[in-house]
Amino acid sequence: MTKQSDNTPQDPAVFPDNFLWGSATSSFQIEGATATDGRGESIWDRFCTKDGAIADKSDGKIACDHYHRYKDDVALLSELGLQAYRFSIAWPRVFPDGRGAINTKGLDFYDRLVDELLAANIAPFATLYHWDLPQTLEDKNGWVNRDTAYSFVDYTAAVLARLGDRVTSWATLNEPFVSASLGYRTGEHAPGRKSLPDSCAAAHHLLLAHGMAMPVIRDLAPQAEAGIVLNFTPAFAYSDDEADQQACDVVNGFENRWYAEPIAGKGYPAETAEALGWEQKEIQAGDLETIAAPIDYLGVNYYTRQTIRGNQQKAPQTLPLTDMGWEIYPQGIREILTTLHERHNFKKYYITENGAAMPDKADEHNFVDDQDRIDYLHNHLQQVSQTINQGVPVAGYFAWSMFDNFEWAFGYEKRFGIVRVNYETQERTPKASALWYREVAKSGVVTRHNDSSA
Ligand code: IFM
Repeated sequence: MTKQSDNTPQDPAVFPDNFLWGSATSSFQIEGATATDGRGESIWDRFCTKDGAIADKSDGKIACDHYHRYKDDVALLSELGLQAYRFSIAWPRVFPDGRGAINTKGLDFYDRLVDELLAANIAPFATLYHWDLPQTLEDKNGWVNRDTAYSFVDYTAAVLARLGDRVTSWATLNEPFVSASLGYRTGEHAPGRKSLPDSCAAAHHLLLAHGMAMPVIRDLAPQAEAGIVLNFTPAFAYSDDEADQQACDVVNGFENRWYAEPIAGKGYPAETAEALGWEQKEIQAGDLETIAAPIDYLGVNYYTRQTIRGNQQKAPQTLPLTDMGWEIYPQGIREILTTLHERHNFKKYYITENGAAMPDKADEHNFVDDQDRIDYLHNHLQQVSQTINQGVPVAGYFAWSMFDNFEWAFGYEKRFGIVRVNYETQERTPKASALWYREVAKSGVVTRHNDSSA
């Protein structure tokens, strides 16, 4: 999908005045309170009870207890000078059974959160679906069932009717590739199913849900922006051998083009669909037009690259790794943005997630001097700056994540936060990276040489 390019860093990198600096989280990863105020069960509550599903055998019952601590958390966002906050709404709080009767108390929580953000002058960026599907819908075949897309539209309408007047920016879905592929093909994520055809069906119904929800958002929040958040992990072939090249094309097709191309109105990558043997039975007349509803922005989540070999062999990793074992490849963020823009010319982009789990060591004051994470953020932001200079309209950046949190199948073992969370006391302590990022947000200048201790 992408051509490897030279990394020519610029320090300092100066961002446009109106560039938005934010940070991101998601509902299941931070809220806790999974049985409070009428919330229904989600597929992640259920998945956490499965033997071996979560590395540290943990769950989301308490997480960062954000449901009860949201006021302090918003105060912290404000202390860090962040201008935007990306969070997600838990569908099972709004519809405990996935559809049917609205649970008003669930919506009340997001109402309070949005008002708190606005009072602190922080723009709310809300994502409607970040993987916590109501379990009752999974019991009816989850995203493999087309009806789930219709339920998503009802859920969207209910949320928009309540919050549509105040949220700045809406995203329908977060990383549908991960929902479909890790949830229904590899089984590493909830609901833990393992079928390639089901995963293709799930991907189509997720995209359909997105496309059908877009006009509902436009209708109920005409002043807001609306888009979708996709993840990209550029794949490079290990060698010029045909087997490596072909395998790499399939990975790029399945991971990096499968969602962006239908949204851009180009349909699914035909050669990848063929290579996967997807029969496309799920596509009904008009679906591709629905999916191609114009978006105001594309949200781009970027963390790492991958090297692909044919014949199921694993390619060696050659770059420094994060604590997730992911290679650190900063120029990838520029390569995917420039490639996307060249191919599809989306109106605008946000980096809706970028960040790193690092092997943090907290001192006796719960402080983490995470110079490695600062390097990661700094080096990626330099590349974002170059991307903007190359003419790609990137309008904002959200560090993943505001807080250490529940990292899905890894539980609480991996820490992505710029703010340390002590899970025993729930104490929050900004790491060195948060103090560094505060300076960036204040000045719009990215440099490794600012005084982040101020
Ligand atoms: O924590 C996740 C997030 O929920 C979605 N994008 C990737 C992050 C790191 O794995």
